[in-house]
This record gives sequence, C-alpha cells and structure tokens, in this order.
Amino acid sequence: TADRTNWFRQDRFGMFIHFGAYSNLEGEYKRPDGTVCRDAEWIKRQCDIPMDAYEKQAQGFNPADFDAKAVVKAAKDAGMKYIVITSKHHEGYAMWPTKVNDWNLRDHSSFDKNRDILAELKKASDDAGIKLGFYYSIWDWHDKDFADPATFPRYEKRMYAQLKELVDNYDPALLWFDGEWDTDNPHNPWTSKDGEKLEAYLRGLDPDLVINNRVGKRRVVDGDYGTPEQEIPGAPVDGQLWESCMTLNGHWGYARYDEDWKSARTLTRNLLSTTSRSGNYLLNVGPDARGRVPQPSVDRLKQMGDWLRTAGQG
Ligand code: FUL
Repeated sequence: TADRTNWFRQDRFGMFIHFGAYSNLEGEYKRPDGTVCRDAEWIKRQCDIPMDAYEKQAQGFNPADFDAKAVVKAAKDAGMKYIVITSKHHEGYAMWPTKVNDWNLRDHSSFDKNRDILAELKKASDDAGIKLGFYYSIWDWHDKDFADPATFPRYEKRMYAQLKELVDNYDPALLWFDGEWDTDNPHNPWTSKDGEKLEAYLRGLDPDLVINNRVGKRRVVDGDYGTPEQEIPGAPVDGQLWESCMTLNGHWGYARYDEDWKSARTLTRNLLSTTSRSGNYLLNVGPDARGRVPQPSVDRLKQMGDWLRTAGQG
C-alpha cells in the first residue's frame, strides 16, 4: 500500500552493500595447481571451488575493520537515505549469528565472537536517521536441501526461521530478495505461489516492511517494487515503484583487481536520470576481507554528495 512505501518514495537514494564469505577471497581463488580464477560474490560457482575448500577459507574470515559508523557516514555524506546489506547471498553464509545453522559469521570465521555487524549497522543507522534493509538470497548453494524438490520444504522452513530472526532481532525497514530464479536447476523450486506465501508471512510479522519483487517471480503484483539491475529503464512500468541497483565498478562483491570505477559525474547523472523517472537508485559498495569500504568508493560517494549539496543551495 501507499503508506508503507511512503519513505521509500521519498528517500530515493540508497547504499547497497555486498559483503559475505566471498569477500574474504577478495575476488581471487588460487587453485591447488597454482592458477588463479577471478570473480566476486559468484566465485564459489564461477571458479568451481569445492565446498570443503570454500568452507576452509571462510574459517579465516575476519572483517575486524568493519566500521558501521564509517559506513553510515559514507552513505550519509553521499546523500543516501537507506542501506541494504546482504544478510545472506547465494553462498548461503549468514552475516549474523543465526541459530538456524553454523554457516555464519559468528560460528564459522575468525571474527570476534562478541561482534554482530548487522546489529552494529542497525545501531549506527538508527543514530544517523538512516533506514536499514536486508538482502536475502532464496537460492542457497550451501544448504543441501535446497536443490531437491523432495527436501526443499525442509530448506524453506529454515529460510522462514532465518527471516523471522532478521525481522525480530533487527527490525529492518526493507527486505531485498534475490535468487528466486535458479539457473541450473531444471526443477526451479521457487514458484509464484511460494513467493505469495512468503510475502504474506512477512507482512504478518511486520506490516510496514517494504519488499522487492524478487520475493516472487518479478510480476507487478510481487512485492512492492521492481528491481532493474545495472540499467536505468526508459519509462516507468505500469505505475509500479522501482529501484535501479548498480555497481560502482564492475562487481558487487569486493574484487581487488577491479579498478574500473565509474566517475562521480556518471554516477550523479545516473542518480538524476533515475530519480527524474520516479525511480530509486541503489548504489553498491563491496567491503574487502577486513571489512573496509574501498577508498575509491568512499571518494566517489563524497563527490556525489558534494555535488548534490551545491546544487541544492544553487
Ligand atoms: C543478482 C545476483 O546474482 C548478484 O550477485 C547481485 O547480488 C545482484 C544485485 O543480484 O541477481
């Protein structure tokens, strides 16, 4: 309804954060034979990393330098009004201390057991008047029950339990689903019915949640808004709300070799052409293995904010 999306219509500009166990590899996997394979948040798949090797590298993940206040400040300086962070990407690794399994930043890492980066981000966001939302991938490469239709209901139960944890413990303003498609499973387990059921469940938990259309099958009736990716659509679709998400360089997750940064001028133009077509702009940063937002990202966000502030006064 119009009410729950009021802030979303007004706020327009948000920060996407792709951060997970893949960040620990910083985009490069050294195979046993010495060759190097490159990717970012898809590295497990694209580089065919065996599960035991992937789990092993995640054991060393220690984003000790993650600084929620600095992240929120970078967002605020850019003029961003909300943040959406990956709570769980396709790799299945939870970035909060979930009780549903051990494949998470508390139980499977070298990170301080007393820290919880989602809680830290929630606190820093609240303090700064910034809204916080969570990306959550329905597709899960780690949970063995996902890919088999016979066991899928067991996975689904765990997914519901994790989402309840997120809603109950962090009170997110928004949920950003993804992976409702499943490119190489002929029996794609996720149907529009599953999406409707999940959406109804979440609205029961918190009627104010803003939810993207990938909760279902990206129909206009799925969720609250459409999610064009890496593009600014020419015209609004069916009066539907939409948000264009985009990378600052060529990757969502941190890739240490990617220096192909968009200029602040291009980014500002993108923001303006998106908002002038009544869309939101969700611009991504990918923290490195230590949890630091790359300086070229921080610089560009700052330049965008400087421009917006000057224009606003002009
Ligand atoms: C896609 C994902 O597969 C990418 O890794 C990224 O998260 C993007 C925003 O959505 O569907």
